[in-house]
Amino acid sequence: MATLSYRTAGESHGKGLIALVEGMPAGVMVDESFINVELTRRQGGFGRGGRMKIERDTVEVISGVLRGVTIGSPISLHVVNQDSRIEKAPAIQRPRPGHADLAGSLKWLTTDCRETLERASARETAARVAAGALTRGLRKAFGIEVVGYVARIRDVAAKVESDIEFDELRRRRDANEAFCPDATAAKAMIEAIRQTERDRDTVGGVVAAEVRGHPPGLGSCARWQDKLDGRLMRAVGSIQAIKGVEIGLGFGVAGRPGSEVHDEIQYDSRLRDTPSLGFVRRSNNAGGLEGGMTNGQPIVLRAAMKPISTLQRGLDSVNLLTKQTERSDYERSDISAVPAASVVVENVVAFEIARAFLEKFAGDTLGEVRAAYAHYLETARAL
Ligand code: EPS
Repeated sequence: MATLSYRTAGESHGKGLIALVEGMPAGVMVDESFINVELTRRQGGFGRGGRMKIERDTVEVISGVLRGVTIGSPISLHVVNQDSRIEKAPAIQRPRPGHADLAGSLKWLTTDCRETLERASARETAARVAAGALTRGLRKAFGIEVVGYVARIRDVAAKVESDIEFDELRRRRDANEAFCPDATAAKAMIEAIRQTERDRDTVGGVVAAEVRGHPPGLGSCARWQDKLDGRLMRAVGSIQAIKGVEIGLGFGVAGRPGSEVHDEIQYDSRLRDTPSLGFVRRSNNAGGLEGGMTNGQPIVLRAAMKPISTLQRGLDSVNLLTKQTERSDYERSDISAVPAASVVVENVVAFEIARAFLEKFAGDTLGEVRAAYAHYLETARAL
């Protein structure tokens, strides 16, 4: 039986995007309206440009689902591109610094960056969000929740209590166009994006994702390939424009002594029935992962997004045909896609958690997964 995985296909201005999800057990609810909520959220956020006024992302489930429930076969998801004009789109000869343009042209031996940018485009993240949102039925069945939000834009950082309830976190996040749960910071973030637009520039930031309700023991220290921290970093680090991923304290561990980094362990039998199985910590600097495995604490991950590489004011580049110095190409662009990236990171993390969960509690049907999970919890509590 296949482990849970997905692949995507589609060009930015082609006919559309596809996500092919394999390894989902039979019997899992598929909520198309939730996938569409996530697709719409990804299109939004303050700082988006003209393209998002054209697109109306909604999912079409082409296979693998019958009467709203998975049947164990590969699930294909389709999102249509409204701005479908790839054959008529102009050639791009002045690569944008920061975009895949130059590296791709040198790789595929072409002077037309169009061939690269069509696949490199962050449009592809719509397919990743669809795949991640599809796993909600599975996560819901086991009480696993993932939330993503904007933690920083340029120099404006959000303050968020680490023990805030997820419902409240989502409510605060969804109350503004920065997708930031700190209302004061959100206002300043929106102003920072406005100022960036006046400067004809672009701006990046930091997005955060947290996971709660999952059991310990997801991932494995036995093989490097199975370490969940490494897998999350790869999955999030492969999202367009992400240049850094940290878990828990992340780079902050480097400047502190061990006594201020490691999360001391206590046991509280009253919490035996929670995902921690009773093993609680005074802090969560490890971000819920030790030895590449979940340790029963929430997973806390942050990712840094660079500013969009298509600048209205352009940047110095070289015309690939003449080799003369010219400004990089500009058609239109977002000023900031950090809020959108928070939706992408949330769903990419969600998929990786679902994958790790199904590796440990594998089964052809949701019922078998449930039984494996119940057996694990029972054994772990009896330790
Ligand atoms: C992108 C360039 C822009 C963005 C696009 C990512 O598209 P266009 O070139 O058509 O204006 O809008 O993002 C999306 C289309 C999307 O759905 O997020 C790029 O070059 O990466």
